[in-house]
Formats: sequence, C-alpha cells, structure tokens
Amino acid sequence: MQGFRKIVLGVSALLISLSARADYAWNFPEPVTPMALDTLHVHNKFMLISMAIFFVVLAIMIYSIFAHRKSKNFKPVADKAPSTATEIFWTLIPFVILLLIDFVIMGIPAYHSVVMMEDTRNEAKMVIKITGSQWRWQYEYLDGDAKGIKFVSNLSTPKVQTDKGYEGVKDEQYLLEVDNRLVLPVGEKVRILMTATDVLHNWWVPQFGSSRVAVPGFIRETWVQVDKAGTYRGQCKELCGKGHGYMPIVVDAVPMEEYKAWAVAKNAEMAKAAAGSDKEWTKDELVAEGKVVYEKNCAVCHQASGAGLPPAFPALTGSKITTSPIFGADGKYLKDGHLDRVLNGVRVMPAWKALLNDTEIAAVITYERNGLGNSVGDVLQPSQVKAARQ
Ligand code: HEC
Ligand SMILES: [Cu+2]
Repeated sequence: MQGFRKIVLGVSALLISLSARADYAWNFPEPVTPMALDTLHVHNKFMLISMAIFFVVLAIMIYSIFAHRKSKNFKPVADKAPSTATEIFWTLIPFVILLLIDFVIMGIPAYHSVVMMEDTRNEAKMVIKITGSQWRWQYEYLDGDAKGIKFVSNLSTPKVQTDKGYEGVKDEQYLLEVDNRLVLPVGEKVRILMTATDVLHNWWVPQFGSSRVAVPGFIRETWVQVDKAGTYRGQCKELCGKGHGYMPIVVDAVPMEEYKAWAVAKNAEMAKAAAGSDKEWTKDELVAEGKVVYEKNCAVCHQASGAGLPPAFPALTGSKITTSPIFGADGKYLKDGHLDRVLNGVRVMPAWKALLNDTEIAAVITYERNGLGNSVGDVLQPSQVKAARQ
C-alpha cells in the first residue's frame, strides 16, 4: 500500500507541474490550410492510439510482475513449456490486433492526408512558381490578376545583427523577415510549382502543413489554400549550404480585393523598373543603387567589403574580371568578362539574369567597378544590359 501511495503522489506532482506550464507552446502552430488541419488530426489520432497501446501493454506488465512476485511463492512455469500451437496462437493474436490498427484505424486517415497533399487537380484557381536558390526564394505568378509578376525575396534582417559577437537589440522577427513577401488571396486554392537552381531547398511554412523539396532540374508540385488572413513565416527546410539559415519565407494572406490591388501596384512597380532601363543614369546614381543591390544579393558570398572568402568565394576587390573591360572591340560583351559572369554565372557563382532586372545588373556592376576598393572609372548603363540580353 505504501508503494501505491508513492506512485499516486508522484503522478499528481507530475500533472501539477504540467498544468503549470500550460501557457508554454506545446502544440503545433495553428493550422490555417485544410492540409495542415488534416495532418494535425492524423497526428492527434495516432498519439491517442499509441498511448492506448502503451497503457494496455504497461498495465499487463505491471499486473504480471505484481501478481507473480516471489514473496507470494509464485512457481515459475519454465519446466512446463507451452505447446508450439499455443505459442503461435499467442503470437498471432497481437499481430492481428496491431495489423488492424495499422492498416485500418491509422491507415485510412493517413492515406486520406497523403492523397490530399498530392492532389493539385481541380479547383486550383491560380498557379505560382517558387524557385529556391542559394540563398533566396524567387516567386513568379503564372496566371490570373498577377500574371507576369516575378520577384526575388531576400532576408532583410540587418547584416550586423547576424555578426558574431553582436550584442545589441535584435529585430522581433530576427531571421524571419524578407524584403518582398509572397502575397496570396485568402480561401483560394493555389497550385505551386517548385524547383531550384543549384541544390535542394524546401519551401516550408509550418502553418500551411505543406513542405516539398525543390529539386534542381525538376518541377515538383504542391498546393496551399490559406483560409485565414494573416502573415505566416517559414524557412528553407533542406540543409542547403552556408546560408541555409538565411532564406526565410514570409507570406501575406489577404482578402481577394486587397490581393487584386496589390497585383496592380506590383505590376506598376515592375513597369517603372523596366522604364528605368531606357533612361541614362549618372555614375553616382548607379553606384548608390548598386550598393543596395550588392548588399542584398552578393555580400553573403563576396562579403560587404568585396574581400570575399577565398578560396570558396573570390575577392571582387582587385579581381581581374571585375577590373577588365566588359565589352570587346566588336561591341559585344566579352565571354568570361564581368557582365558575362554576372548574367550567366559559372560553377557556384549564380546566374543573375533571371533574378535581377537591367537596372539592378548595371548598377551592381558599376558599383563593383567603382566601389569595393576598385576605381575602374567606367559606367555600365541599364540600356547596355538590356541590349546584351538579346
Ligand atoms: C552563392 C555565392 C555567391 C553569390 C551570392 C554571388 N557570387 Fe559572385 N562568385 C561566386 C563564386 C564561387 C565565384 C567564383 C566562380 C568561379 O570562377 O568558379 C564568383 C565570381 C564572381 C565574379 C568574378 C570574380 C573573379 O575574379 O572570378 C564576379 C564579378 C562576381 N562573382 C560578381 C557577383 C555579383 C555582382 C553578385 C551579386 C549580384 C555575386 N557575385 C553573388 C559566388 C557568389
Ligand atoms: Cu535552402
């Protein structure tokens, strides 16, 4: 009896300490898509089933140990072993029970969930393409009101905050904020096509319940339908290199009206940027704009100072490519020259032609040649980049 009282006391102490921590976030984040809700239900069902099995097995064990203890002079049965038939019978019974639980009680909801995740047919109203690159996401709207909108989404936590030894205040959304958010309409089924340009990435927003590995050279698909307006955050979930922790995802789910207004504004912004490539820029304008582009896109590898991280990431300060002429005598850009390198990339150096517009490429190149400790003195105009693309 003494022992029993101790167990009761112990269990109550445990329960009290659990309830004292009830405000601590034990559960999954609130699901906001049908898929997230479904998988959460599957999880909860499985937890209950596993717990039931656990307690049944534990109860039988405790009973056997207690009822057959030595102090009760219980005689072991080792000398009268059961028949083979009995052995098989008592092995088959739990086997059948577990089989039923696995294939029926757990199998059906799990199957339902998996089929749901794969089902990108039917009522998907719009399609977006998500491309993972070291270390940023690119979003492209393929149809509907936002057709043609395409942008890159970069981490926007200030660089100093991630520096070693930084002791100042960190942003509330430290490492979970981006410059360009993905905007989706609430309640709309969105089909997502996913790929990557270099290595595996994984677009994962916990509250959406969907995550899919983005594989270079393959288009994979999934879908989301965000049923509640709000801002949702996620991260790349595939170990993808040095900057893996620096490619967050931020999604704004907004009502349809707001979404349409956003699409109009974003289209206008893109048209304005395209117009920028026809005007003549001054060197100072390009250098100033180029510094912003550089710090957002290039500094992770080549460092803010341009010193790089040799031997993996070459220095741009004093580099041969960065300080040699861009164009040959025939007016075409030189193969393996500065513009070629930035537009088309090579090995680990990404190709930027699909990620940056003409102005951004002209600006960043002008900045590299006249900043970062270089002083080549020339200027690359956006119109020249535009011409070079053709
Ligand atoms: C993922 C890391 C990474 C990022 C981001 C990156 N680069 Fe590079 N870059 C490299 C690597 C690696 C090389 C060397 C490639 C080789 O020759 O194998 C390189 C080479 C270069 C070179 C040629 C330098 C030389 O002397 O070989 C230039 C110019 C350059 N990058 C410009 C840029 C610009 C401009 C950006 C931003 C728009 C940028 N890079 C972003 C990794 C990166
Ligand atoms: Cu990644």
